[in-house]
Amino acid sequence: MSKYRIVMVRHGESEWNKLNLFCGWYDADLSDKGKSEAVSAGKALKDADYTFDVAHTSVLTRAQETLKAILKEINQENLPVQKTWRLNERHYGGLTGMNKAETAAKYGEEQVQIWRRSFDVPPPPMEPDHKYYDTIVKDPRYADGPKPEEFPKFESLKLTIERTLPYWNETIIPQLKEGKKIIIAAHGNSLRGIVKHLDQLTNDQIMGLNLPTGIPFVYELDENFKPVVSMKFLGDEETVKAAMAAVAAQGKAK
Ligand code: DG2
Repeated sequence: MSKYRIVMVRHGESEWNKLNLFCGWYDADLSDKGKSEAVSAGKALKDADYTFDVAHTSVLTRAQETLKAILKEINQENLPVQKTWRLNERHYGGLTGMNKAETAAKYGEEQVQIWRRSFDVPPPPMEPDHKYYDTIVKDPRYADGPKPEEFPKFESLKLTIERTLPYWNETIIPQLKEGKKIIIAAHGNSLRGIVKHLDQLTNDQIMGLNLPTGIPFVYELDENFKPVVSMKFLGDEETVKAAMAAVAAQGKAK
C-alpha cells in the first residue's frame, strides 16, 4: 500500500543543454525554452492539485530557477527550500564545456555513451588548468561543503550516488516519515541516482534511462520506502518518450 509520495523534476532546458555542452557543476542558466518548461511543470502540478510542505534542490541556478517557477505556478512561493550540493548534477570533469556531438565525432559515440551513461566509468578529471576549474572550485557557494578533500574533480554515476544518497537517507526520508509532502528539483544524473536506488535498477538497466527536462514525475512508496508507483510522469506518454529519446541522442555525432 502506498504510504509516501514524492515528486521529482529535472530542471528545464539550460543554455548549455541547448548548446549540447557537458555541463556538470558549471552554473548554466535556463534557456527561454527551459523557463517555459518550468512554468509548464508548475501548471501540470497545479492541474493535478499538488501542494508541498518542503522543497529540495541543488546549489545550481538551473534547478533553483525551475523550482522557483514551479512554486510560483502552484502559489507556494514561500515554501521552505533546502539547497544542497549533494543534489548537484554529476561533475563532468574534463568534459565540462565540451560539445557532446563533437566529442562523439572525436572519440566515438561508444566512448561518449560510456562517459555519459556507464555506472562506474568516470569522465577524465578536471585539471587545474581547465577553463572552468577556478570558477567551480573557488565558487563561494561551496564554502559550506563539499569539504576540500571531498570536492569532486570528476564523477561517475556511482560516485554521484555515493554523495546524493546520504542526503536522501538522512534528510528526505525523515521528512517523509514526518508526513511532509516533498518536491525535489534537481538534475538528470543526480535524479537517475535516486531512481536507481528506489527501483533497485541494475548497473545495466540504469544505462538506458534518460530523464527529460522539465517534466515532473511521481513516486509512491510503501512503509519500507519501496515503490508502489514508479516514475509516473505528469505528461503525455508520447511527449515523454520523445523527450527521453532526444536526451539519449545528444551523444550522437552529427
Ligand atoms: C547534463 C546531463 O546535466 O548530461 O551535465 O550536461 O541535468 O544538469 O542538464 P543537467 C550535463 P547527460 O548526462 O544527459 O549527458
